[in-house]
Amino acid sequence: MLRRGALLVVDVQLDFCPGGALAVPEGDQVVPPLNRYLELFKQSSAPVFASRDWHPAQSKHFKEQGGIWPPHCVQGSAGAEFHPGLLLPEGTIVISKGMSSWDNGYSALQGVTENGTPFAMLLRRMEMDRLYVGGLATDYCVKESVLEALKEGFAVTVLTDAIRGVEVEPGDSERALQEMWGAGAEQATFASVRGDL
Ligand code: VGL
Repeated sequence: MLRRGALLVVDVQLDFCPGGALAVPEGDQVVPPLNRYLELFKQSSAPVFASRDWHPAQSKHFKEQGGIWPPHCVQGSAGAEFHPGLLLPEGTIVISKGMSSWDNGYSALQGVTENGTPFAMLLRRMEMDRLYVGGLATDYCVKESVLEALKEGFAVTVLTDAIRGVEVEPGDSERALQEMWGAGAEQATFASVRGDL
């Protein structure tokens, strides 16, 4: 099952962790479970993708320009770095998103590699048919990435032990999960994904 499956780690960046500009409650707690998945995928030679919010300093995504968020994950800033505890294996493909001044950049499927290749195109070229998704935040970038991947025809497994939500409104994460299940996403935790090998 993992043969054509890839791991997508969404936005585990310092600004989304406690102390960051747009801290997700317990955001850093996705790091230990994600490291277990990263090791598993590395051992099975399955591709690993890590998306990052990579905004320009001026963005309509930010409050100052009409958006709803404090500035965060500005290109090249310390807060845009991946959490240093995240053990991304050699060969991890970084997907940047939200790079234009008008783009919220919630979905990793709208992102591009460092060579500018659209992520969805790359997944097709690599003949991937399933994405295993964990990271931040359940109710924004994880949700939008999952929904768009499903729309693009990929199967999606949400790693429920490796996600956390922003929860602008209490219950947002739960509602996001229901939306993902309704759209056809599956859920798994570490034991069952390991069993897929
Ligand atoms: C995100 C809120 C604003 C996320 C990004 O990564 O889920 N959330 N920008």
